[in-house]
Amino acid sequence: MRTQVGIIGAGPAGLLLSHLLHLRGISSVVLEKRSRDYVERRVRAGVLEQGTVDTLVEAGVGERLRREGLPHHGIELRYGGAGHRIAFEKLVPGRSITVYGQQEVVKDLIAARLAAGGDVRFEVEDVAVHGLEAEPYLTFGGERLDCDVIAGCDGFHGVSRPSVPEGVLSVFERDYPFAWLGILARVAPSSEELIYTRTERGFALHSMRSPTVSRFYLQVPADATVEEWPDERIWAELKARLESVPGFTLATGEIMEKGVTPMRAFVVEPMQYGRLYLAGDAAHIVPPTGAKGLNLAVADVRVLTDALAAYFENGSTALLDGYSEACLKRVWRAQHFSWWMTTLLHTFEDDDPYGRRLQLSYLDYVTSSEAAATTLAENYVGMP
Ligand code: FAS
Ligand code: PHB
Repeated sequence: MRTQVGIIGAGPAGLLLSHLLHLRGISSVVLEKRSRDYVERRVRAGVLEQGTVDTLVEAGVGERLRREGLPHHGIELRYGGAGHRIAFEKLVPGRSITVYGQQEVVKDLIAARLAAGGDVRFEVEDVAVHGLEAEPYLTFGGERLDCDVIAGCDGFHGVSRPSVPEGVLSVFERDYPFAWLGILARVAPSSEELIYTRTERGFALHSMRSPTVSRFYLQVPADATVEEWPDERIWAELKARLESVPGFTLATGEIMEKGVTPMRAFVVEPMQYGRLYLAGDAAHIVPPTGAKGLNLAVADVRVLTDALAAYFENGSTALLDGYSEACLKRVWRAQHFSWWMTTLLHTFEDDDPYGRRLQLSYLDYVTSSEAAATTLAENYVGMP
């Protein structure tokens, strides 16, 4: 069996890459270890930058996103008993974000690939990478797929990055001393916009998925387990952290899903080796405070698609050779912004009283200076 691009992983990166390559007349096969139902139900990101929305709409997979996505023109920073709106329409006119669950993006992409006769294989076992230096191929479940190029879109725990020989990749990483407990609840949002809250009890985020479904996050200890967080405790803690301004009451409802996500930052350089190109979480992880993970995956895929099109259309390898450098500039900007938002809004146990005063002073500055607020706004909606 042969294809031009062998893609490992049917998350946003792998599926979007397969779709964009198809639009350029380039063949691919997507190999996914999980079931279709699993990847379509996996609750993850919720905020799409303008660039991500534009990419999906221009690629013809944004129709439901346009219909059901929730455009947002600001966020609230809530601390010290008061709320402060970061108004995108004032600070970065014409730019906004759209709230639309990652699982919805995945559903739209799978539907588009299958409607176009795309080769997306689920529940594939034992994918392995071979011949990266010259004649690449993938093996899986007793089969072999010969390809010109392999795209590692298999996330942080995938097989593609580990297939690069020792000593080639430089790893940059930072683990945070806490995690996020993510909650999906069948309850109307208690706020029209996202609320990022800093309290002495810890960080909380009020997001949403639709007019009837809310998404919340609580900062919890790094070793927290879901079992330690029964629904009653979750609602009590969300209320304790979010009901910190006069007149705000958090509505509660049925919790449909909850899970603990570690908070880590990770980058490998370069994001390529031989005929292997890494995209999305296979190459980098950001703490989700800046809502960048999914958007970075889309940005990588835009660059990789143009590079592969140049290669297959006229044999030019210049863009492929420059793939990592082109991606890493945006990756590191998102890494810094995600670190900045995380340190600005979370409580660190080893922080001393001086450190906490610095944090509050920075929040005062960001919510009172137009220049400082613009820094947050332009990074949050996505750098051009
Ligand atoms: P993904 O991890 O989405 O997809 C990789 C795919 O490869 C998976 O389907 C996996 O099953 C498959 N795979 C792995 N190994 C394989 C193998 N050996 N063979 C075949 N297939 C294999 N980002 C945000 O912006 N905001 C958030 O709120 C947010 N919350 C998150 C919560 C959680 C629990 C996690 C884990 C991540 C979260 N992220 C968030 C980041 C997330 O959205 C990623 O950035 C995004 O999924 C990246 O997409 P991909 O690179 O496609 O990787
Ligand atoms: C989400 O809605 O899942 C979400 C929103 C903003 C973030 C992280 C997650 O910073």
